[in-house]
Formats: sequence, C-alpha cells, structure tokens
Amino acid sequence: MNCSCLTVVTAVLLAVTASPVPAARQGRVPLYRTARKIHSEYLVTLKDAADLDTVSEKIATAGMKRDQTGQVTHRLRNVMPILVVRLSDEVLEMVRDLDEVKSVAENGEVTADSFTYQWGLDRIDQADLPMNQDYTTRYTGQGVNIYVIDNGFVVDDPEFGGRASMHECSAGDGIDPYNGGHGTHVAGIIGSNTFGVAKRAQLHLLQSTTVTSVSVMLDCLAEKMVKPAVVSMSMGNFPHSFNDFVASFIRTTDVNFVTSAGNRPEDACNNSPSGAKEVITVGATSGSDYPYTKTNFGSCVDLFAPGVGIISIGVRDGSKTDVRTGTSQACPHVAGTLALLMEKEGRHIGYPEGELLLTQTAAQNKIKGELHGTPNLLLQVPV
Ligand SMILES: [Ca+2]
Repeated sequence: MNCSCLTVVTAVLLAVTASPVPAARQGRVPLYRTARKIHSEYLVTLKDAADLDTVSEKIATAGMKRDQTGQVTHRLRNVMPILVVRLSDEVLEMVRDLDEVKSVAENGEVTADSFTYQWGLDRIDQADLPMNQDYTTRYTGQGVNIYVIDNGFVVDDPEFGGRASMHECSAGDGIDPYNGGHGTHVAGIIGSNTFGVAKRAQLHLLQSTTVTSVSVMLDCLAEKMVKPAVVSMSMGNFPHSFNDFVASFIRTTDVNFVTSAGNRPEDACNNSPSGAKEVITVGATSGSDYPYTKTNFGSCVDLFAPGVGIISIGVRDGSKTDVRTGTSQACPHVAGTLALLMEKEGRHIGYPEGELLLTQTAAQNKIKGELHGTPNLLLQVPV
C-alpha cells in the first residue's frame, strides 16, 4: 500500500466517524456527510461478503451507460472492504441502491491536530467522555495571583485583557521576548479570555531560562508574592538539588508550586522539580483520555491534565493561535484550576491542601492505557 492509499484510509476512518448522522433516503444506504467535502469523491463501504472487483465493475458500467463519472480509484481490502470512487450525482444514487453496499461517505479535508477550540477546557468540566463542546464553571479566578515562570512572553496580547504584566522579580535574562512564544502559550492556557481556565485571574509573568535566574526569582518572589497565589512553571531539567530549594520555597511561603512532569518519557521522580514531593506535578493526556505518548510518569506525578494538541495564544508567523503538545500545556490547566478553587473558597489555599483538593476532586480511573504507576486521576475544575 503506498502513501496516498494510507492517506485515503485515514480519510475513510475520519470521514465515517466524523458525522454519525446519516442523510439516508428511504431504501438507500446511508450517505455520511463531511464538513469540508471534496466534490464528487466518495468512500463506498461494502458488506463483508461483497466482492470489491464485482462492485467496481458495476460502478464503472453504470458510469459508462449514463456517460457520466463512475470511476474507482482505490480498492481497500486490508482494513475494511472499501472502494474510493469519483461519482456523478446520478451514479451516486445508483451506488446507494446496490445490495453489496453498506454505506457511502463523502470524502473531505481533514486536518489532524488542528483543533479550532480548546478541548482541554471542555474536558475538565466533566468527568466522562464524550465531551459536550462546552466549558462551564461559575468561577473565573478573579482576585487570585498566578505567578508564571517561563520564557517567550508577549505581555500585551489582547487575549490577556490587560491582566498580564511582567513581575518586578522577573530576571529577564536578556533573551528575545518572543522566543518561540512558549510562555505566552502557557499563560494563555492559565488565564486568557478565550483559551484560559481562569479567565479573570491576574497573571504575573517571570521570564527566565537558567537554573540560577529561576532561583533568584523564587528568592525574590518569597518576599513579594501577594496571596491568594499559585506558582506555575512549565519547565524542567533542573539539577536534583533544586528539589530541596523548591520544597523550601513551598514550605516557607505556603504557596503551591505546579510544574510539568516532562516529556522524555521517563519516571518523573528522576527529574527536577517534578521529582519534589511538595511540588504538584502534572502529566499530559489526549482528548481520548490516553496518556500523551511522551509524558513522564510514575508516583511523583500527582495528576493528569489535557496536554495533546492544545490551542492557545500564538506568536509565530504572525498567527494569533498556536497548537502545542506536552506536559507544558497540562501544567497550566492545573494552575488555573487552583485559582478557581481559591476563588470558590474565598481564601488562599496553601500546601499541602491544594494538592489534596486537586486529587480529591479529580475524575478517577478515566485514563486508559499503560500508566506506569501514575495515579489514575484527571483534573476537574469546580463547576
Ligand atoms: Ca465540557
């Protein structure tokens, strides 16, 4: 099977599953519609006992008799018996009347990973699939300060609604502020108007790229943070000794520190600060509730949150949105949720209460596949 056939197979499966409501006429097999239809192109699924070549002949003959298009371009035998065809409208109706045919689907353009809405929000306000295309919570994180340690911030993006600013403790590090936009994407998941979990939280941005500058910033923050507060850092690969530093920061300040589990994939206990017991460490899941293939795992991960194909604020190529994957995208879902919980409680939530609340309210045993000892907990917001 060549590459174009593989592409077609993908299109078949997506096209058939994308629109489950058939537009069938009486007596004819269902015609499944697609959102971005390609004119005259269809996927004809045959009954198991049907012969692909015989049906192909019938379609070609029907086209010739009517002097119309009835062309079979691919015969798929290995997964399901399917004919990929080009048909005129009249021949299409004839095909839908054939005894051997089970269903017909329009061919259409599909764009993998191109989510037009923030499915991560949709997922965390409901315990079970399927998602309902909606994110509803009565909380916004208003009055809560979220300190975001990252790099590549665009502070004045309209999506932040004026709620984002560089914090006085920010190291700056003298790097290009855009720097791929990682921090902007992450902060957008925490608190932007469209893509954010906590849409009214105050975002304090701290730009850094080195272990020393993060340490200097945390030392500064320990003095300057205003509660209710939470710290979010979608960064890893610190030396193991940093675990002790961040643990002391949490105990001294009584402020929760959320971080990404990492994308190796390996035991999160081997990395820092994901391996620190006091830190809230977040693994990443997909929209079908499987772990992200590269998510770090194990007992040091506290819970999972959406992280595969997450849309948020984009800065690359002048695009206003960007779709990214990783535990960097999972971590900010949790930081935003802590802000919602603090608004709900009407007070600061510190250590270890924040971690307890998150794990107690998480959806249990929803994540499928191999978890390598990671707790089967999926983030849920207070609704
Ligand atoms: Ca939902």
